[in-house]
Amino acid sequence: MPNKAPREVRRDAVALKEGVVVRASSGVYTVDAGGHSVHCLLRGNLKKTLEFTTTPTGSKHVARVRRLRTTDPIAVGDRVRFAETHHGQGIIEEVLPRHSMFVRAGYRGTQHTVVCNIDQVMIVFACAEPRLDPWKLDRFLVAAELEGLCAVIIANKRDLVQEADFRADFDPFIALGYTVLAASAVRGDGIEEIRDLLRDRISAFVGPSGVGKSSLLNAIQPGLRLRTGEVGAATHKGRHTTTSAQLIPLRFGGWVADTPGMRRFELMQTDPEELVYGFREMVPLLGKCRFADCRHIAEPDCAIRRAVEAGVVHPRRYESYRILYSELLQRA
Ligand SMILES: Nc1nc2c(ncn2[C@@H]2O[C@H](COP(=O)(O)OP(=O)(O)OP(=O)(O)O)[C@@H](O)[C@H]2O)c(=O)[nH]1
Ligand SMILES: [Zn+2]
Repeated sequence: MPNKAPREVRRDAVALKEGVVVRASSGVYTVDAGGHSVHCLLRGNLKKTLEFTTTPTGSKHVARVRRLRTTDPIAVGDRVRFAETHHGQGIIEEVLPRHSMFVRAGYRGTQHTVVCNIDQVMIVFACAEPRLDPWKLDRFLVAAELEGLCAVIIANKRDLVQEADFRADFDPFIALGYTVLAASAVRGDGIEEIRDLLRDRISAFVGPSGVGKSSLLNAIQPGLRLRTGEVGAATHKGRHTTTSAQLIPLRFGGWVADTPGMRRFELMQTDPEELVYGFREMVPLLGKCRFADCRHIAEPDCAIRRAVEAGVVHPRRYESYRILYSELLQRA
């Protein structure tokens, strides 16, 4: 057909718009462009040309560059340029560089970006039903620290426990310098404080299933009506009611991502030697071990092991370090 314009020209004729991916579901990305929702597919060749092999981590502690393998070329939170081909439908042509991401291990050594371009992670656990699993909380904290992300701990379901139990479980994390906010989606505790933290920022709610992430967001923004689930009475493990991450605009300013509960949280593959940067109380001790390449596992005269013996570093946290270290080593 002689007078048919070449495809390239026709594609360029559509002005690209910019937006943020608020949902990703089986290859369809919902992009928000100033309040207008567009359902987009990804330009076919973009999947191959996207460059996510190396990225600066933005870590506060040390300048590092980490190799990444990614399962998802686009995640919730990505800023994209797209062509709106029909009203409400379009094609993503370009993904803008990410400034942060919250990542966990996916299948077969790949990484799964839960959400990206966030300013902070709100790590939600429950005081009871299910009761705090400190080992699991460590995993979320380490993941946030390794990405250089600011983390706030939300202790939900405060209505279910007495002060003494709450203190016993969460004080060790306050001692590490983390902000712990006691909250209750049913009673209203902490809701105003959480709003203050979320205002004008991009945040992600992460945590195990059934701790009340969606319930809290419903309390924070009435009318949101996110689906919430009943905790399985027999297992207390929670059922997955949120199935994929979504980014929600907040009426009082800012964005928040609700993410599916993670029953098991595998740390993204990290160089085991860098794991220690995920434990904030151990970082000031680095460089004080006898051996410069100390792994802080069995070496003599290790500053971190000495600190554990002296009661400066909590033995449970050190045990957490050892467990994660051996996990990373096995997967490496
Ligand atoms: N007592 C009490 N129950 C709560 C509170 N917040 C949530 N729940 C209950 O806990 C259960 C799980 O709440 P969800 O909001 O679905 O939990 P979730 O973390 O979003 O779960 P996933 O979507 O699986 O990740 C529901 O039965 C809620 O009613 C709270 O502050 N106190
Ligand atoms: Zn050491």
